[in-house]
Amino acid sequence: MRASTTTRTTRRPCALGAALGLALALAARPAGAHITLDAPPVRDPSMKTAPCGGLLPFSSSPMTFAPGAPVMVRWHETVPHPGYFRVALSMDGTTFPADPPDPPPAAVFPVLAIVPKVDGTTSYSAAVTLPTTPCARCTLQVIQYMQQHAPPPYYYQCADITIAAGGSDDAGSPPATGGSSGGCCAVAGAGGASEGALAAAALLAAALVRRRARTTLGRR
Ligand SMILES: [Cu+2]
Repeated sequence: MRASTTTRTTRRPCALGAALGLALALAARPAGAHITLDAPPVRDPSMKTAPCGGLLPFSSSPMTFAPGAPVMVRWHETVPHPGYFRVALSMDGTTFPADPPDPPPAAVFPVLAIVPKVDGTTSYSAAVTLPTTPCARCTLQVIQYMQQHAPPPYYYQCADITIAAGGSDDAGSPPATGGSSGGCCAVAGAGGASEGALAAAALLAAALVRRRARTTLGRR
């Protein structure tokens, strides 16, 4: 009796730790990553909250571009969706054009580009021309619009910039793109597996915690 209790107490925390580790690893993974703005540098890697994906404030170190500069905006898609991308510029860093319908209207300032999704392509860019009007707090916004997607069908990424004389016209090289992170949201027939795995791991961890608590109580 005593021997089996000892065996259990050494095995249970191990299984519990493994389940918790799996749940934490899945949770820490960028499961929601669908689009990543590579250049200019993204303000906030989060992407679900309009208009810039997350809740971080305007960057403390925005890139400075020359008035009228041609800028190559680059991003990559980590979870493929049919749809399109829209690049827009907010001249005050807070006012953005409304989220676009499907199909989107032609690009008219402050919308700088509409880029269609291409099957099998994950790296995208748009050659845009900045206005000649200087600004201290401008924000480039890239929206991923996803067709056949549970609402809201948008993900957002932003890059804060300054337009001033003497600025650059090079947004820099994009970092090497990683593989797909998987982990889609509610799309018919696609993804869902990782959320399921996460939920299963969480349930398993919770069950082990309960069993462990019961065992501890029973032993007293
Ligand atoms: Cu998705």
